[in-house]
Amino acid sequence: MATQPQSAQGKPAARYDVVVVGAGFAGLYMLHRLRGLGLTARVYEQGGDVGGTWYWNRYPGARCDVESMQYSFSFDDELQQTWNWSERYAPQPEILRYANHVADRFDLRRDIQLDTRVESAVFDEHSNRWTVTTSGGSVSARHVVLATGCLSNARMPEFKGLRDFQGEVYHTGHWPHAPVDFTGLRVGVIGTGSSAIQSIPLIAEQASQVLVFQRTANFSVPARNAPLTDEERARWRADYAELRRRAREDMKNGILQVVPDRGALDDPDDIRSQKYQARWTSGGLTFMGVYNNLALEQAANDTAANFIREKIAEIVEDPETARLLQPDNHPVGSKRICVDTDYYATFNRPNVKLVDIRSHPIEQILPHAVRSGGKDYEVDALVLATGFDAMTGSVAKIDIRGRGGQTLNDKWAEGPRTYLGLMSAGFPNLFLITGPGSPSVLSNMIVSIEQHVDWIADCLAYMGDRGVETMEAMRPAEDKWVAHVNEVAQGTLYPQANSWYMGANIPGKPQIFMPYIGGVGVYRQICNDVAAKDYEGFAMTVETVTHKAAAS
Ligand code: NA7
Repeated sequence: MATQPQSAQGKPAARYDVVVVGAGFAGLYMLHRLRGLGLTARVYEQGGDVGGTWYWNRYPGARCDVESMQYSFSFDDELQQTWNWSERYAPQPEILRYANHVADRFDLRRDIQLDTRVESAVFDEHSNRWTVTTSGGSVSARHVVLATGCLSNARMPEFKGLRDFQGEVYHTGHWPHAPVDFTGLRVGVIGTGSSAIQSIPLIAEQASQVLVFQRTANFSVPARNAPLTDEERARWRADYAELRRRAREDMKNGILQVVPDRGALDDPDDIRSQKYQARWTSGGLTFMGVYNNLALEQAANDTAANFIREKIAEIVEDPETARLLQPDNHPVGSKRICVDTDYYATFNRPNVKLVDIRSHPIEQILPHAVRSGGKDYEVDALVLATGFDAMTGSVAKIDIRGRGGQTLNDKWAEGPRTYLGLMSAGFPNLFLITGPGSPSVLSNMIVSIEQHVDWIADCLAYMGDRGVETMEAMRPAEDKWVAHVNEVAQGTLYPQANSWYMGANIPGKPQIFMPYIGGVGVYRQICNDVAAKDYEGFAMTVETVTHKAAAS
């Protein structure tokens, strides 16, 4: 007999059609679509407000590396026609205001429970329902949607002595809400990924000294951020529908750009340099879109990598610092390329020093210093810009149990396994938004979020129309998809880097290239085809009768 879930007060638990975990952009739009379907839904959010990643990542200089006119919802034309982004790249406070605006505009808050962590989700095979237990009690749901985000589980490094450090310790992904003032302090920043690269120039303006502890030098290109003019906003708005369509369907990463028609070695040296220079001058992530083979062929990639290395040498005055800042152990783009404002030039400041912890790893944190290579670097405060347990970290923190009591963590022990990044076999009615096995972090996240939310909403409508009680990925389809995701990744240079795409930043995490690199347009078409073929590769039960769609 299935036991009836109880609320914290011992009353029968509330019942919902859908529980959504997370109130970032994915959770907000999912709730909006569920409302439109007439389904009852509850969203649980562990943060004190909506916004997800943008609620937590409030370090100095935090901003999106996708341009604001594109890093925004497209599902409501009035919203995109009326929201005024102030800069080419929106700063974190503005993105958070936008998330709050969306929550208010679509009256979403009444179904969102803040400050509430989802601890477990257990599937009951008798009732075909999930019992979801939060810090506030248990509820029952037909479906669970994990809108938990890909870069939401901040990674605290395990340095010996870290707990004994006498100054403040901040993680960029868990930044305090009260203002942080580094004036007059000696600050140690550990890590040189995107968060460090954005924050170091601003910390250096305040602190008396900044020591940057670098394990892996990263490639970074200038953002060329600037205020957006009325004319620029108007240009987008005049043709928004078509521009969004092209970004979704024709671009690999969901970001509008000129699609390259040739490889890097098809141009003579001088033309190639001019093209790289043009992208360097215009700024931003599209630097990697100059040629169509930069992610595929080492010799092509080397030309782009050398261009950036030369730029670093030109900008950074001290030759030894410049040498250390030049990445030398991974192809450009195989770790997410960073987009900065004055990062390299910041090392010309007298109060900024680079410490090479690749040659001399951090041995210990002392009460007032970082010890590396037998040398003690005195600091008053520490900034850990050490990244995230990406893509699977936040899912893994929830005790999810599917058929036969199997946990998702056990199933994913050798690496995440999904069909289309949307569902995992053995876990009926459990959907992932931008899960591993989908383009996700390789794309403009909002493009991918909208695609997944729309697909899931359409799927729930299909289920409702036909009285389908459960839907789940079938193993042959899942196995085939996992093999395809791996095969496509292996055809690129990406697996060569020790990146968080590979899980390589987390000791003991299986090293598998997690996102699907086939491109958002191709992927969208695959998902649409699956849906058009009555959800091919998914099994559905209609009350007690089982209908299996043909495995793909
Ligand atoms: P990232 O890109 O994962 O960067 C983390 C940085 O911290 C990176 O330089 C790491 O070096 C370094 N790191 C991590 N652990 C350690 C330890 N134990 N010792 C020394 N150095 C360490 O995270 P971000 O927050 O900067 O950016 C994440 C994404 O957010 C970014 O790609 C954008 O999409 C936005 P490593 O490279 O592992 O040697």
